Amino acid sequence: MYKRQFADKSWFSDTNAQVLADVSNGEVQGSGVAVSEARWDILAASMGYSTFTEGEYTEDAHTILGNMVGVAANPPEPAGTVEVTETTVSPGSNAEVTLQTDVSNVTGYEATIEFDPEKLQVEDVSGEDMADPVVEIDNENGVLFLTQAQAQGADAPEMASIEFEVVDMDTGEEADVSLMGEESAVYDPTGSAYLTNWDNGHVTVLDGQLGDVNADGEITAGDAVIVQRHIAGLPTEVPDDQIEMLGDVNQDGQITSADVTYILQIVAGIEEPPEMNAADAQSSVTAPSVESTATPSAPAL
Ligand SMILES: [Ca+2]
Ligand SMILES: [Ca+2]
Repeated sequence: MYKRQFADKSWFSDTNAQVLADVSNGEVQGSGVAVSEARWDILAASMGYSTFTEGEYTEDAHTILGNMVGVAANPPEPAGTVEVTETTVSPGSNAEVTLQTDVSNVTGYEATIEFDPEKLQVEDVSGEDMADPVVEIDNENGVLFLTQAQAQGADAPEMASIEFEVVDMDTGEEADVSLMGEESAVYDPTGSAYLTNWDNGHVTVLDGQLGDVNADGEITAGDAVIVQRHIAGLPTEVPDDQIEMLGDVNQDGQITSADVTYILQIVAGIEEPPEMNAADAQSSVTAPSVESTATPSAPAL
């Protein structure tokens, strides 16, 4: 329930919430009770007892308050979850973060994403299963707003891909990429927002040494086995993205038998363990764009 201070007289007629009742003491004071279906918030202005009758609550007031508690306590099932992905990057690489949902029949969205501008800077935003969004990038304050709409619904779309430059992060360090649910929404074909859950993501800089594919602190023939199995499409206990980062010892962007050979040569003492290449191609692109490409409408309340 909305609660700021006693008798603050907050009205809801200019919000996205559906107004259910006005506050009155003989004449209408303002829209005092509302429900936001997208967030399943019940909004109630401070309704001091004199609002209802001299000195006491009326039966109607009890009923209204009881109904509000009942509604707030029984939200409908969410249509799904909207999230930004967990992303692990090798040192010096940019992070590709995806905004996606498992909600079916999505026609549009608004998303406000907050990040630490000292660690991450938005370099590029592009559409995936939906068209390129209209974006407003504020790299100074660490806020990204993106929105898009289309006529036909998309099922469980990856809405957009966000490329972050990793500015100043040590290996093993994590940076939050927070999806602000109160300022975000996904829409159905009628133009109404779905009730959804919201999940934040992180960008993590991989802590590891090239060649030590299982990250146990040493480079052994066991690491070469993991890479061999990965090439052969056999299961391993090491996540694929970790194999692809730590197993690419010759840094050519692919996992091949040449990497296996290289690891074995390190084990044999013929080759030195390579350093991760911090100056790879992705970080040499031009300075991040800070101007907005369009002025979006205000995000949903
Ligand atoms: Ca190892
Ligand atoms: Ca390679």
